[in-house]
Amino acid sequence: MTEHRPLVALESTVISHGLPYPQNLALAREMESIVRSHGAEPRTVAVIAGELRAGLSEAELLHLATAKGVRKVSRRDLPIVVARRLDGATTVATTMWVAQRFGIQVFATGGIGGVHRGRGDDISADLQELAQTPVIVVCAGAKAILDLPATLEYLETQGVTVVGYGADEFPAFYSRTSGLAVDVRCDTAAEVAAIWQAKQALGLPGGLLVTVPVPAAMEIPAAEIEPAIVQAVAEAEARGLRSAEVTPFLLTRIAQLTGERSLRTNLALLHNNAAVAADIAVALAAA
Ligand code: PSU
Ligand code: MN
Repeated sequence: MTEHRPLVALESTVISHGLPYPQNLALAREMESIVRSHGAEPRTVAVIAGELRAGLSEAELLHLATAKGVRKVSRRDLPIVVARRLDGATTVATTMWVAQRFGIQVFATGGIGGVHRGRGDDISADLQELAQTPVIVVCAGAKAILDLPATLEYLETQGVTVVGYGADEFPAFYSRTSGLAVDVRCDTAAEVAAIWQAKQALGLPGGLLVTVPVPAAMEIPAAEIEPAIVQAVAEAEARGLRSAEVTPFLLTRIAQLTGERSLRTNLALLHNNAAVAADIAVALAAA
């Protein structure tokens, strides 16, 4: 293994809970291959039989993509799955935490968790993790299932710098724009690396959020997705869903309500983010 090569962490909740089979398995392989083709080494993160892992075998990817009941592991679940030697899929928060333990500075995903709409008390642990764990998270913003203004306010309070990669606005996952400004625009991986190095040199804790709009050809305008979001959020409320159940339910319902098109957009932005993350890892290694 060439451990000195630039490394990119990838999460596993998107495999187990974020996308249907078999697209999830194809996506997991494709992201690894895109990272490699951009000159970096992929490390898909999960918990296997209670062991924290960065780098999974083909059989382990298949297991996460197909097994029913793989636990979605957020920060508070980590001691449970480790003590009980369980398998778990890591969220953005736990993938950051494991990445940092393995010395990986860059992580590519689709969308981060945030403050839920109409539920200011349901705040993803992803935001708190960004405040404390030193990893660059490359994403397409956050799905508009969340309250995006409240999510950005929370990140500001927690001192998390939000970069727009080739963009002036925070992207809303399926849509390239949200009407909300990012803190800084970067047009190259080297500019991101420079901000990251400045943050480290200042001794500021926590991560950096790099948001990349979905490629224009694959964008779905916000107005076209909004009815499905409104319906899914109402259904989650009617079912009285709480805590970790909410996000997987919303993701599944929106995929059902919006069909193939949203799935294609979801996959396109994940591929794109893997490429940008690899470029940033390469720029960091060269800096
Ligand atoms: N948003 C997506 N796809 C996902 C997730 C969020 O568009 O797969 C997953 C990520 O793993 C993220 C988690 O970290 O959901 C957030 O869950 P919660 O809101 O319970 O923190
Ligand atoms: Mn949540």
